[in-house]
Amino acid sequence: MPAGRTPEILSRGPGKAVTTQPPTSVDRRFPDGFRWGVATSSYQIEGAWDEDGKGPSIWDTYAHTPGNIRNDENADVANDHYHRYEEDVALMKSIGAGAYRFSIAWPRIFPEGAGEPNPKGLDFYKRLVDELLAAGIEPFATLYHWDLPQALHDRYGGWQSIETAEAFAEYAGYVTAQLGDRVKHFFTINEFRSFVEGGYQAVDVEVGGKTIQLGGAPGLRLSDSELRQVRHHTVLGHGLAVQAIRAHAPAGTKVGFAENIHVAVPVIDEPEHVKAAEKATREENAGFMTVMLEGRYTDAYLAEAGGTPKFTDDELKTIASPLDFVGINIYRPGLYVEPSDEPPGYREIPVNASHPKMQSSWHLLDPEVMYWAPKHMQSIWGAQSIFVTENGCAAADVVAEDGRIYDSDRVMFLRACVGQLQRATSEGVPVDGYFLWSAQDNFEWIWGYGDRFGLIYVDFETLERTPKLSADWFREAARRNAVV
Ligand code: GBH
Repeated sequence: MPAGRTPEILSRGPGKAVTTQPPTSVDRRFPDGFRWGVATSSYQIEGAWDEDGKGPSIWDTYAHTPGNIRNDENADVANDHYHRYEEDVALMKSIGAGAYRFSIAWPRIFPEGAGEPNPKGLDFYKRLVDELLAAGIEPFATLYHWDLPQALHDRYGGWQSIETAEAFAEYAGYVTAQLGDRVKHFFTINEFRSFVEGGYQAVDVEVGGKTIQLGGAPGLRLSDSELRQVRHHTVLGHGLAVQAIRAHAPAGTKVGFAENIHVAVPVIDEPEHVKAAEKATREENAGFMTVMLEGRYTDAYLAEAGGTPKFTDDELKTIASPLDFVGINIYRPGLYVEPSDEPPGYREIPVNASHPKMQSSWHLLDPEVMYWAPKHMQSIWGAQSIFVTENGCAAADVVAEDGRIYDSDRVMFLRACVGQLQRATSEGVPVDGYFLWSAQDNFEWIWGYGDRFGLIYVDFETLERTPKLSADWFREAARRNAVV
C-alpha cells in the first residue's frame, strides 16, 4: 500500500474521517469503588534487618548462608524502605496508587516469635500507615509473607509444629489490635502453597551452571507425610489468626487470606470444559484454599500419597472460620484441562514446549487466568468479595540513554491481564480491587535482584528510584478505572 493512504478497513466511505472512540468506552470500565493498588512484602524491600530490636527471620538466616541465593545476594539492605518509606509513599501517590498492600515483619513485632512485643518495630508500621493515610492511600496489611521469626524455627521447627500456628494467632491478635484503628483490611498468610512446598520440601534446580534449591527458607526436605502436616498447620494458623483478629481487633476489621491459586484453565470456553476446570481447581487447591473455604479435605486429597494429616473436626471448623473476602495471587496458568469420562472428570493436558513465557523461568503467560481465577472463586465457592492480591511480571528492564525505562512488554502483559479481569467484573464477578506486584523492583527470593517486577525501577547500587513506562500505564488505568 502506498504511504499516506488510508487502508480500506479504517475508512468509513468516501470523505468520511475515522471517528475516534471516546477516551474510555463504558464497557472497558471497572465497577465504581474498585481499588487500584500496588503490593510489596517486608523482607523483599525493608532492609534494616537487625535494626530497632528486630529479631532474625528464617529468610535472614537462609540468605546469609552461601549457595542458597543466586549470586549469593541477601536483603540486609534491599530497597532500604525502612528508612525511605516517606519517599516510597510519595512515589506510590505519584503513580496513582489508591491502595497499598504491604506485609508486617513478625520478628520486628515479636523478635522471639512470642512473648514481649518490641514497640520500636510496631512504631515503624504506625508511621508507615500514617504516611499512607495522609497521602490518601488505603493500607492493606499482610501478617505473614514468609519471614518467620528464626526463634520459632529453632524452638519448634517452624510450621512443622502446632505451636507456630498458635504463636501466629497471638501475634495476629496483638498487631491487629494495635493497628486496627488505621488499617481496616488484613490478609493472614501470603501464598501458603509457595512457602510450604518450596521451603519444606525443597528440590534442586540448575541455574547458570550451578545448583540451587528451588523454594527457599527454611530449605528442608521433608517426606510427603510430614509435608501434609505442615500444610495443615499453616491453614490452622490462618484460622486461629482469624479468630484472634475477631476477638482483639476493633469491630469492623476485615480479614481474608492471600493464596496463589493453582488455577485450571479450560482451553475451550464451553460448559463441559469449564466444569472440568472447576473440578480440577477444587482438587488442585485441596490442601489450602479448598479446606479454608469448605472446612473439609477432599476425599481425593485424603487418599493421596503421604497419608492423612492428623486433624480434628474442631480444627477443621477453625480453619474454615468465616472471612470477609478472599485474596488471590495470579501469575500463571496452573494447569490446562479437558473433560474426561473417567474419574475425577477431568484430564490435565501437557503444556506445549513453545508456550509463551515472561522473564522468570516459571512464568508461563496466559492472560485468561485473570478471567478464570476469580470466575472459579465465584462459581466453586460463591465468593462475594475478591481481591487480586498480586499480579505482575519480571522483565529485563534497562535504563535507556534518556534515563527512562521502556518496559513495553510489561505494559503488554498488564493490559492483557487487566483486560481479562475486566471481562470477569463485567459479568458480575465480585472483584473489589487489584494489587499490582510490585510497587518497586525488589529482592526476588532465591533469584535475588535479577528478576525485576516493579513499576518503579530501583538502582541497587545507589537505591535511586525511577518510575518505568508501565507506571504511566498504571496511573492512567487507575485514573480512568478502566482498561487502557
Ligand atoms: C509471589 O510468588 C510472591 O508472593 C512474591 O513475594 C514474589 O515476589 C512474586 O510472587 C513474584 O514471584 O515451581 O517453577 O513455579 C510468586 C509465585 C510461586 C513463583 C512459586 C515461583 C515456584 C517456582 N511463585 N514458584 S515453580
